[in-house]
Amino acid sequence: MSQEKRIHHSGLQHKICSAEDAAKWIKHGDLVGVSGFTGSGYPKAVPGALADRIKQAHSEGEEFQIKVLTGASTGPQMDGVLAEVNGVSYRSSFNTDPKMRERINNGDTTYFDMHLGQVASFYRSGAIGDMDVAIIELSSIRADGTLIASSAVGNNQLWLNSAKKVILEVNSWQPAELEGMHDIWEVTTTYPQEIIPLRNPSDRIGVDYMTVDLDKVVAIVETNSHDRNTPFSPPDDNARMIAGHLMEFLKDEMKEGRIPQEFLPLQSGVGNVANAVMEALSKEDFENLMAYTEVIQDGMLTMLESGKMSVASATSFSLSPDKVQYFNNNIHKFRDKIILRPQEISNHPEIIRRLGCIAMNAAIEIDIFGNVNSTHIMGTRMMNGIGGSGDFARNSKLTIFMTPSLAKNGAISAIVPMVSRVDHASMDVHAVVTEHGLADLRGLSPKQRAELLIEKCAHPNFRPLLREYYNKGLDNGSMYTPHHLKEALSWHERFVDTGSMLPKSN
Ligand code: 0RQ
Repeated sequence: MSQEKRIHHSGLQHKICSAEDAAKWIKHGDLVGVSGFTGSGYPKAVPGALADRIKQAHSEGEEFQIKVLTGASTGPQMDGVLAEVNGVSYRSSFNTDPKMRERINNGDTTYFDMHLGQVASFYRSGAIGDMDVAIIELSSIRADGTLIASSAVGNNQLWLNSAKKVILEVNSWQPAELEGMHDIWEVTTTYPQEIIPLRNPSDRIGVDYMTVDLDKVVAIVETNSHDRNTPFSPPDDNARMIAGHLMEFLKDEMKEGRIPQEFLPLQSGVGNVANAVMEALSKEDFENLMAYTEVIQDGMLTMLESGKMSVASATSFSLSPDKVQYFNNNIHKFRDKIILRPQEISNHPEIIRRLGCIAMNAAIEIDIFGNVNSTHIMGTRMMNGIGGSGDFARNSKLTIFMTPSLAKNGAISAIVPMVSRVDHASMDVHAVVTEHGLADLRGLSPKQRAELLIEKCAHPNFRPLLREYYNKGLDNGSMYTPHHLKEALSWHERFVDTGSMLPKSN
């Protein structure tokens, strides 16, 4: 498809320019809102040109850094190139780019981690100041000047409303047929806010286009560049076993009438384990599944195609290279089954609670009392951020966290005496699953939770050590939550000192 066919508004043709010219609109200190969510729909040309300018400025001894607000993670052509030149002084939210992760951890970039469903309300609070520039990827511009988002909606409409200057990237790699899949609805900005009129994942409540004051558009850049699509490794034994325990649990819940026959909308995190769970679900007898989630991954697409899943509502895609190719070539099959919404709606507590979602997310570590760390390695190093896991964990009908019981070739236990960071407190954690089993923690006291988590979820190599720790807590006065504070984080310390959580004698 030729580029011309993507920009249908005749009055905007003169604003088409190179990425280099577009990047000139961005100045040191600017607050820049960019499109993009989980490696989809982020700008791919202007950030690179901006990085070149920043590099040049730094080589001449000039200060040049920007502040960045995104939807969620972007890709190497956005976070990667800007991190490379130390071009970002402040960034929020979710990031998975390794170079940006380094900047965040070494303090070059101030990182504000927050729930993805709250990024928009955070911006509107005024705490971060006014947005100078928005850089938004689109799949097309219609003749009337309305804008069609690409593979992610994120916070795009808010950035378009708020920025003083707008740069648009129109990416012809994105299928033009994405038009019609988006559903843009803006929350009211005065309180009490209007009730969001969404009662079913398949409901369309807004319009399929975004709007912008065309006078604010300073540059339009044409691109033809793919999203950051990461391949999934085929599910390993652990992922399959985790999925198996989860399937058994969901079937039991249904038998007991706690999940209705028509099932409940699913939210699923991204990654290999989450994908294995989707694959397992597709083989079960469940019918007419629905997703109310943030990201649509491979497994969901498979279920949508087979008819096992009737609808998936999200804010973006996170597909493997093969699957995105298939999707782009067969988009007609999915048109009526996928709805992409602003992340403020896809992750809104009001809707998640109303729909009774089943949330399934990965964890870094979980303590014997059921608190979950999703973000920090050894309590200090930021991994990616909380993403949407908190939006869903707190508000879903059923909240499940999954992790293999070991990390780093067995040197680390994912079940620990005390988490080195709490992202999800135990009251938001209904069940935990590892390859060894599933612990249903609902209604249990901390002592009951500890016994179940050690027996069902911990790796056998670490079970005796966890029991020893727990017993020390009991001997220690046996309070409501029997910790032995002197040793609570000693496993993490030991790993940092020796490279293993196991004591030398083991
Ligand atoms: O390290 O990359 O060096 O190999 O952490 O771990 O097992 O590959 O799992 O990719 O699913 O990520 C929680 C980080 C899990 C992710 C987290 C190391 C491990 C590996 C990755 P390497 P895996 P995953 C919807 C929901 C927060 C946001 C969220 C995440 C790396 O799922 O970011 O849930 N979640 N969003 O070796 C030290 C441990 C470890 C550990 C794993 N206990 N100690 N290292 N690792 N456990 C999506 C969005 O919100 C957008």
